[in-house]
Amino acid sequence: MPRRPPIEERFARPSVLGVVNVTPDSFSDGGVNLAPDAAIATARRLLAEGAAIVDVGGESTRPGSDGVGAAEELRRVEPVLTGLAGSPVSIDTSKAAVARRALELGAELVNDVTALRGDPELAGVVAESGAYLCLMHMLGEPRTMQQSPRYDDVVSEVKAFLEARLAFAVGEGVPEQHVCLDPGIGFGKTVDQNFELVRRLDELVAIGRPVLVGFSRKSSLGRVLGDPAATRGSLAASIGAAVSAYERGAWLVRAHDVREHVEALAVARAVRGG
Ligand code: HH2
Repeated sequence: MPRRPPIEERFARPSVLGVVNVTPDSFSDGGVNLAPDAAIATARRLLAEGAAIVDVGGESTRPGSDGVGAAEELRRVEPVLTGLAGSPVSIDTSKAAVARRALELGAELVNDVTALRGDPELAGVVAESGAYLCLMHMLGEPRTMQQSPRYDDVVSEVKAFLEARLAFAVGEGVPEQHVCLDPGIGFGKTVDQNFELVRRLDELVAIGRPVLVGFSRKSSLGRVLGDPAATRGSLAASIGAAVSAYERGAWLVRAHDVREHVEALAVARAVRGG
């Protein structure tokens, strides 16, 4: 098992995780990267544009989606991971079988939107491999998560959830220093709740692990601009959200438009100094 440094040493703050969805139905880039060659080319471009790592996913988690089986997910991502051998890759999956194969093919981070609740074997796979792990908050499941999500206090509930899932991961043998945490923008949250999570991001940062934020292209960005039926947000709105999140303590940003995010965050970092 490779001995890995803490995730905050491996990735400087801020780092951009570039999104490569190898799916027909992702909400903003569905179908674009379904052919392996297209996905590999996109991933290489995102890395050349300054992504610290590319997040390869074979299952859409957009609101209302049903999910796919492990065999289909593997069929989509395996050739892409093979083609990216030697490049920094994260696997966006909740399935142990997919993660296991991706780690064999060189992935170094498992990005699990279920925070180890989806597949009882995933924690063991991550622990054994020594990989990095992203634990994300989601209320409900993608099929139903946007049907009137309710919280007494969204930030304290997301914080308590992430603390509990971090403790679970550590109990299963994943080193705490390998874990980053994510509030799960758009996963069972209203527009206001998504913005409140960024406004009060310092409360999640206080857990003591690097925080990843994925606001890129999400529908709340279109809705806050006045389109109540928006299904995606613009590039400019995505960058506004990413810079706001960075200023409130985000360590990693998950984004589709890497060059623009890298440039905006470099400016925000220069303003912050140090
Ligand atoms: N968002 C999406 C998927 N995976 N992982 C983390 N850690 N954080 C996120 O915010 C996040 C995520 C959804 O976005 P996208 O991949 O563009 O769409 P889809 O799920 O439809 O493939």
